[in-house]
Amino acid sequence: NALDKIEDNMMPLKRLMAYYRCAIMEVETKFNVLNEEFSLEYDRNPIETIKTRLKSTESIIKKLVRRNFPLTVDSIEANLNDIAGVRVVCSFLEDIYLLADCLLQQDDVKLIQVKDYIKNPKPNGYRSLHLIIEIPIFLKDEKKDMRVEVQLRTIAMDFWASLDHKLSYKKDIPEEEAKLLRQELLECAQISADLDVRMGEIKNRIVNKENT
Ligand code: 0O2
Repeated sequence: NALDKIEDNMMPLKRLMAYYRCAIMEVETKFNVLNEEFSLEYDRNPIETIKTRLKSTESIIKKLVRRNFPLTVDSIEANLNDIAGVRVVCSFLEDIYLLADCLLQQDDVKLIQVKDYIKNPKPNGYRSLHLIIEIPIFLKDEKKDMRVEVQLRTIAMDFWASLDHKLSYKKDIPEEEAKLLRQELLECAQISADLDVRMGEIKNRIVNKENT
């Protein structure tokens, strides 16, 4: 079965997952450095929290099967971009684009793909900025480029996404009720988008007052 096939290759898989963990550390450090520098310059931290995750073997297999990709270790690296995930939660919308720009300007970061679900939210209301990047990790005697999915979002977007995630994993809600909940979540997505804009405006007015 699928798991046996992958487990035949347990050592290479373990190694690959270790490389993804290293890539996560690299990217997390990059954001911590940016946060530190911003707090020196502007006296505030643009990053509220950073969450990282390595996709589980079970989810990797499910995704390979779902997309009809070969069940091999090489195929994981070649076909999946989200084995390593770094989620950066900011207070304000403008910080998301500022941090994304700063990251992408770094000369060891290669941009593979951008999905801007803030400018173009998903039909269910989901908002976040997704970047697939490639960064090098430096091993004993080689340098290896690894892909990492970076998700940047505000606290409000994160709050919304975690409730949406709960709903999508609840399979025992009758369809009628699930539909109503999805509708309510969509309305909340709009409210949270408005909140992000208004909070950003208030913050800017306070900052401008401080500077005059
Ligand atoms: P988890 O648990 O976060 O790992 P691709 O991977 O690019 O081939 P995909 O999977 O459609 O295609 O990528 P996309 O649209 O960039 O979304 C990937 C991730 O974004 C998801 O990962 C979620 O973390 C998040 N996401 C996307 N859409 C939604 C949504 O509607 N609601 C919520 N709550 N999160 C969303 P995973 O692998 O699904 O989950």
